[in-house]
Amino acid sequence: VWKEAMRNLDNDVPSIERSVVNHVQTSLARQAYNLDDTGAYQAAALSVRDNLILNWNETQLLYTKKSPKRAYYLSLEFLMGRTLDNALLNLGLKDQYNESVKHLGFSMEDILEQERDAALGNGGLGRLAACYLDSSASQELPVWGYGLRYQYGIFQQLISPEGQQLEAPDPWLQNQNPWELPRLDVTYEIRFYGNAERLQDGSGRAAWHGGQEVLAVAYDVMIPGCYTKNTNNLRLWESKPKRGFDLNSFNAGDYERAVESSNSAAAITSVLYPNDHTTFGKELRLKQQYFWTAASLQDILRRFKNTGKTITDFPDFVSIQLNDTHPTLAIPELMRILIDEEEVQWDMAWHIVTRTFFYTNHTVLPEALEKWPVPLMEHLLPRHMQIIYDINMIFLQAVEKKYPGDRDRLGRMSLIEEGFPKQVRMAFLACIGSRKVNGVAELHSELVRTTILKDFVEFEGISKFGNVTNGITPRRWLDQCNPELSALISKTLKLEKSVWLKDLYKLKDLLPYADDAEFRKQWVAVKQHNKERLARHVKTTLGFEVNTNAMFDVQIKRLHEYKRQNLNIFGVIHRYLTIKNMAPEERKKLNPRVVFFAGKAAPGYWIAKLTIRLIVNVARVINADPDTKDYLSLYFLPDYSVSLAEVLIPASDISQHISTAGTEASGTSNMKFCLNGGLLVGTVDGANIEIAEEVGETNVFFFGHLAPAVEELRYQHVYHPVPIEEKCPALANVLNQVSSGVFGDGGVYEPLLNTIRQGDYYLLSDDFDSYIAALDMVDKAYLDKTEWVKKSIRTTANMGKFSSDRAINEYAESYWNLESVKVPN
Ligand code: 26Q
Repeated sequence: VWKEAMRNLDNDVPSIERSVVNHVQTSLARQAYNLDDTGAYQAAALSVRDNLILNWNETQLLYTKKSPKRAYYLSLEFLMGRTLDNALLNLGLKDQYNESVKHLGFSMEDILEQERDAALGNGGLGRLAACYLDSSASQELPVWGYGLRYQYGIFQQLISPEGQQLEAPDPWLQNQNPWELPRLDVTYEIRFYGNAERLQDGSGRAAWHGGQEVLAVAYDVMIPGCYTKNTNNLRLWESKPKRGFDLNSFNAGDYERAVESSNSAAAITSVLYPNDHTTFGKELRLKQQYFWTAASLQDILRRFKNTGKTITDFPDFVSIQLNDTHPTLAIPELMRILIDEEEVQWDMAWHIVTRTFFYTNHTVLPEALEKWPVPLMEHLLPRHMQIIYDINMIFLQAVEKKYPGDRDRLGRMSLIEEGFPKQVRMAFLACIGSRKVNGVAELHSELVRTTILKDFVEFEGISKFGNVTNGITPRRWLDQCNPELSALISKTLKLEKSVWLKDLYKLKDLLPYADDAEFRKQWVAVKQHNKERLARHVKTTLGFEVNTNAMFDVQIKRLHEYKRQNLNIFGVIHRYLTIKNMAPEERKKLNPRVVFFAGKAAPGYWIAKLTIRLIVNVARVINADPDTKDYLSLYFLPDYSVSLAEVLIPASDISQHISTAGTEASGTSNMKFCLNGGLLVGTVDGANIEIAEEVGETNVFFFGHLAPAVEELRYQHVYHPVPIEEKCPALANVLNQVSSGVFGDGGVYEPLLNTIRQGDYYLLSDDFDSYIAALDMVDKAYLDKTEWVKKSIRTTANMGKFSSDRAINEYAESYWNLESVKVPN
């Protein structure tokens, strides 16, 4: 009876319609005749979810049965965006569902728009984690993600009329979330504070007791692979109080006290920290990190133990990838479990730990390296602080042995930074506790080896320090966001997308078509279509009429001085002033250009917010100037998100990736633009370099100083400063115009202008002239439309390397030693 009843769902159109209507009537308890788009979205999502659940079950059953080696991706951020369209693509059910909802009186496009983004991340690091999950499932690798189920994702960004960024909460769980399965029975206890006492029995063990105990509850998010039944898991933890509230206080009438501890437990997973590249040493952030690593490790260990294997085999069956230093506490936590609970000896425990973990570094900016005050750590995690001291002592003894008497070196390499207060250096702990350390692009990995971890390379040998260049999933970042281009590629290559989307090097076969005029015409038509789609979006959200005959020039990323949105906006002002000074006849020869910005600033990052304000006010002036508005316009699109990126990226002619050389670890949106046939304007930094290697330097617009020059330039700024008027008159002129109030109250911008006049740490004055020259090259190149389209086609054709499938396979093969486990169809 069971066997007969357990079958796959029927996915012909009539069955899908029945399933959707059934969900309307039962799961939603609504009437089919007055259903709105939101209801239709929910019912369609629930119907699709049924498929995911069956595949998920089958996959997990098979993994359990075969007990293969597994890998776990620990990330505090998963920037997933929307799910429905991706699930439909990966399940191969897009056409069937399109037809079904149409038949039921809805448009799929409208239904998809109803879904809120799952925005549990800040930017690149979180979106990378999401791409890697998609690729792991698509490559049929037994990989799970572990993260936190924040009640509130990244804040919603509003822009005031003055151009001020305002933040509003993102209550993404307000409507029920069809993509997660609450596992209220999967819970673990997590302790904070209390006391740790070393046992006096010579065992090296300690007892940790007292303090606060909270509960971690699992929520599972299904991650379907593309054109495979394999469906992996992303497990997100929610915190809740171990027992409801304190009945004694409650009965005594002290309601506040009664709910206090329960509130503080729930607070742990309430909100994503909206900072990237800065640590503030906030206790709640450290609590999040420990809560999440402790729950994940307990879960991983329980699963491992269920296989019946012995603990010394752990690293042969489990690899754990640390996404930056945020999960570094997993290292002392696994030590604690092994020593205090499993009664493993220190040396063996350390052997197990250092064969299990792998650490990915995402930044070399000194201010972005995570450090935690020792007093805070001692208070919150007393046993872990002991273990970190022990790790440090043993480590420094080994360093001392190799470099006798080199006290400087000991100070440099210590896990504990001297100072008031002392701080724990998380990157060093992650490094010595891991089997491999990698950066995220060739240049970045080299900088990791030669700057922040130089001493460790010398001490441990270079083979531990590698590179895995980032990648992006072509499912979301080509097929979903640019269906017309995807269709054109399939038609031209005479290949089903199921083939080339999983083997992106196949795009190479587009190269000959660059010389095919008919193909170029279609290529241009797709780009035009995408520009019009973006223009419609801007019209409905902002009310502006965008000129779709213009060149679209896009910079979208978190606001940060090192990413140099300032350089871009000063470039725009320079262009505006230049056009303003032209004779009307001259102007008519120009390519019209529309410049788009989008991105969020960390709420406490004052200078970044001022940059937004400047952009908004420059836009106000430029867009209203009758002399120039036909040739140059500027938009700051509020509330940048994954979904907005999906509209912007396919519409771009050029995009800007203009960080000071050596500061952007990789960048991943650069890959997304190029995959969609947009050309890149950028510095010789991060993955820009490898993109240029693949697509050819003639197809990118590089400018600016190179990474090795940066240190010397900064030294000059400090010790031999040259007034900006002398060094870069064009930039000086722009700064003066801003100062003088051409774009509203000039005084407001002084702090921003002063970052360039004084110190200019990110070298705008060194790169401005070559930046302007690069943009002039872009204009020249754009005049030859045929040549431009060829560049665009060749760019897409050469982007195969940047599939996250390639990246995840590198992790699986070179680091995790992981084999695929295919769920039979
Ligand atoms: C750390 C401690 C406390 C609070 C916040 C943080 C924190 C949070 C997020 C620190 C950093 C981040 C995010 C970093 C990030 O997104 N880095 C980007 O990672 C991408 C993927 O590798 C790269 O492409 C980008 O170059 C890199 O900037």
